Amino acid sequence: MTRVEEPVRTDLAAENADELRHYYYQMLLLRRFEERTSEMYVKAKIGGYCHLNLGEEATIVGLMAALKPEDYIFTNYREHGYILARGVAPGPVMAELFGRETGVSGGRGGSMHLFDAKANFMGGYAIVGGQVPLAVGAAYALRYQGRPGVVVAQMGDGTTNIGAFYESLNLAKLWKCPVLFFIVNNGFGMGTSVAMGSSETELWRKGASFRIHGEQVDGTDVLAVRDAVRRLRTRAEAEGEPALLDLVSFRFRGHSVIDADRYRDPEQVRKGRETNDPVRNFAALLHDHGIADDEWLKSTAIRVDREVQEAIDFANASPDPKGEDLFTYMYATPVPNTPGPEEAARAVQINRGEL
Ligand SMILES: Cc1ncc(C[n+]2csc(CCOP(=O)(O)OP(=O)(O)O)c2C)c(N)n1
Repeated sequence: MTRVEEPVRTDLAAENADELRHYYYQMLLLRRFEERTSEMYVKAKIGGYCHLNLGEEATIVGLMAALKPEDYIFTNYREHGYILARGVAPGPVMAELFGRETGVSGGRGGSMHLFDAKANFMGGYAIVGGQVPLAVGAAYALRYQGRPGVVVAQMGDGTTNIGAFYESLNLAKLWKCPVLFFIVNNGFGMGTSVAMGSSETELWRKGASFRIHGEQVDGTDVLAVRDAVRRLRTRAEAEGEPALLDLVSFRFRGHSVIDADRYRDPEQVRKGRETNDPVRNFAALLHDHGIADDEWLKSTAIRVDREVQEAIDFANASPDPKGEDLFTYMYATPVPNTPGPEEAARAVQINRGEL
């Protein structure tokens, strides 16, 4: 087990400059996407629950930089950034948040249920811990079928207090599942701090009694995250050795877009944002090393703003799902008594108060 006390400093001279600039572009895309998502929520374009990745951009981009196309990803409901960094276009992601037919889940899932089978993105799950056993099952399937790749079980710190988490750790080790438990430790589960909710506050230790290796990583450092995932991914795939990563990051806002964040001291939040901003810090790092100049940073910001605006325009111009398609996509294969268009039409009438 390791606890990284000092931030790991990657030698930038040994890095590919285009790749570094791409990480920055992706992090800025996530940042702007989430800021505009918040705005769209206030404009009532988005309904239901909505959780943002603001402050967690380095964790997400670092993870995706280390994964391979054959890997699978299961996440919690705070997953907009993950599907974007996995390479899915912003338009269909925003359209899903808007509940439109062109969304990645056909407008049926919304913010908490983004999904893209082609990208091996197995979805956001709203039940805390629900994704963890599923990810272990998928990892077991990879091993059983002798296929390459690993599975990522992304979750928040609060999820590590859920029973399903421990059952999953046990089976993952016992059955040699190539799975990475990826814990985004933003310090809070809704309004409950790690110290208030967990008898073990060093989350990287939580795999110890299952003999699962754990590490703590600075979740605001995109390169540290990428390097840790790369290393543990290789071992998980080659040896069926699961691992647990505790990625310390800072949640910029409340739990969801409607949470006023009253349980945190505003001054601490302000300071936290100032010192733990992964996007701004990475821009400064690239600038200091002559990898990104002012002009490039400015043109990248313009490009990102345009791409997010195009995603919003796409979502706005997309149709709502049709009433008669209410039961489409319910089952992967036909089952007896599946409701069809007639039942759908009836349900629509009931909803309108016509029946
Ligand atoms: C089984 C279950 N219990 C409670 C909730 C309500 N709930 C939604 S999010 C959340 C906090 C989870 O926090 P964490 O795992 O740290 O994830 P984060 O929101 O920080 O990404 C809770 C308790 C739920 N969705 N499912």
